[in-house]
Amino acid sequence: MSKNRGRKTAAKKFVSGFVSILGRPNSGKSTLLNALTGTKLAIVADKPQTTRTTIQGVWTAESSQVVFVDTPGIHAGESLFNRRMMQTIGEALQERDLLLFLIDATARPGALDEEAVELIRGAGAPVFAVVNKIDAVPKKAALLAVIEQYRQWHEFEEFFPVSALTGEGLEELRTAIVKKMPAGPAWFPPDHVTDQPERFLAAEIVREKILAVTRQEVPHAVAVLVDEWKEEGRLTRISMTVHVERAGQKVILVGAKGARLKEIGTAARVELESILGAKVFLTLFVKVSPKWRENERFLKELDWRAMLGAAPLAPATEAEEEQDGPVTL
Ligand SMILES: Nc1nc2c(ncn2[C@@H]2O[C@H](COP(=O)(O)OP(=O)(O)OP(=O)(O)O)[C@@H](O)[C@H]2O)c(=O)[nH]1
Ligand SMILES: [Mg+2]
Repeated sequence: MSKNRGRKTAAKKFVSGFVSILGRPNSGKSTLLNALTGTKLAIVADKPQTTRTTIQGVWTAESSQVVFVDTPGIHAGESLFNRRMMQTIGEALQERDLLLFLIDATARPGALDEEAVELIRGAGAPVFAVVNKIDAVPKKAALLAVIEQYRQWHEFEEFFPVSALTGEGLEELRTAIVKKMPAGPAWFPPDHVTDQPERFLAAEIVREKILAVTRQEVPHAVAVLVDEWKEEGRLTRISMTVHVERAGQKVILVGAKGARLKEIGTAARVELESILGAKVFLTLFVKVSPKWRENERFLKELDWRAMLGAAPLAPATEAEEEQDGPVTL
């Protein structure tokens, strides 16, 4: 009985909450999510609009649990797909205990940054300004100038200079985050890190490798869907289709004699083997799907949350593949 009472006291002290990570594209939100959770959950690239949906990362300690939510970068975009991304950001502003507004300390603050700040105004939750990439800003005066500009734009609760890349300042940030969390239960078991299905992360890893070797409009035109996922003992067979919007983009992705696609596939396979702890046999197809960013049905298929809510991951891509004569490795 005394044991139970002890537990009750411990439960009372427990704090938990939801924290959204927001900011302009490329400011380092996903790098921060990965650093704070100690797990690679979100892909990272030196290109804007890498993250396309919210990604949950749970961090659990002895007496606290924080559910971080990474979001797409705040940007204006015309396509249905871009508008959907902005919608998810809007949702990530609702009912949160704390917001982390990420600022790229290496970028001179401009009109688009001010607009991004506007978006978080009136969200109702306290906002920490996380000034990221300080490892790349050698001059303290430059850092202070950035902070001063944002201070003029908004009354942030506090400023935290950090480097999501090197880890500098992250423990101070984490301590302050935990202090802001209200009393509450652990919403998830301690070993739960994300709600993101493994196969979605796998498709994202392939997209990350594509982003690393392509430029200009190609990264934005790429979408990756898993067609097949078969676990055979220690071997996992995965087949995916990389969708692009135009034939020229397919040529770029495949490369001379398929060399670029092979490079992408190999890099992805190596990382997947380490994540899954299994040997991976990965097959990639490339398919031209014109205007997929405006295609409601396609966007639904990309959105695993909608897919899980509606129907099991659909085998629709298999049929589509046949129509188009896919290119294999
Ligand atoms: N030097 C430095 N680079 C960083 C740091 N954090 C992130 N980066 C780099 O900044 C780039 C963008 O990082 P991401 O984490 O993908 O940025 P994001 O805000 O999630 O971008 P979107 O998903 O496109 O909105 C990558 O090249 C990262 O390696 C940092 O602390 N220091
Ligand atoms: Mg991101």
